[in-house]
Amino acid sequence: MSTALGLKLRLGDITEEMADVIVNAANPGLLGGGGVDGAIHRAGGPEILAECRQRKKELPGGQLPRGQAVATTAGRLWARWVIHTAGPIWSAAEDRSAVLASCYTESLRLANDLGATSIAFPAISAGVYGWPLEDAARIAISSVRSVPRGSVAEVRFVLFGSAAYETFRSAL
Ligand code: AR6
Repeated sequence: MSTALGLKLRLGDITEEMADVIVNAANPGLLGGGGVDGAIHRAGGPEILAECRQRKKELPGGQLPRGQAVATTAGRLWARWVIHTAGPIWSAAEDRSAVLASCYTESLRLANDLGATSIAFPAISAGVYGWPLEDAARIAISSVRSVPRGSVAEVRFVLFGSAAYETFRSAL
């Protein structure tokens, strides 16, 4: 029977989250970076990067298209898997909202395929990629709600800093 998806907000560092899946706001190259990507690789250790190299080999041109998602081990993190998705860079000239929504829906679908029961998302594209926070929060929440219910029963948004937390709280 399909029941409503549990949505939760948390303030803090996503690498400390006890969820089956932690989502990484990665880049198409998949070999790490700054922000939450850097934090996940630092906390999870070299096993994650080793599996990213594997996933990269399986992708056309070695690039993860923006809006798509791949899974690796979570290394030393509490989680079972890290799902890496590459968000769009915010643009004032072009509406890339569908790509950002796809990051959430594809990550959640992949988590369902893996049989995960919980997933933790950061605010994808809302850091280095410059997406305005209010709009990022609205897209994040509406897109996870649009995915048909699978094994994942709980979706958490883990926000770094009280401004992001309050913005997501208002959007909910
Ligand atoms: N836990 C939770 N959220 C975090 C953490 C953390 N430990 N660290 C940062 N954030 P960003 P993007 C928040 O820049 O905009 C990387 O170099 C942060 O405050 O990590 O998608 C990648 O390799 C912001 O709200 O991701 C790409 O090149 C949100 O996470 C590029 O940055 C996303 O910020 C991706 O940029």
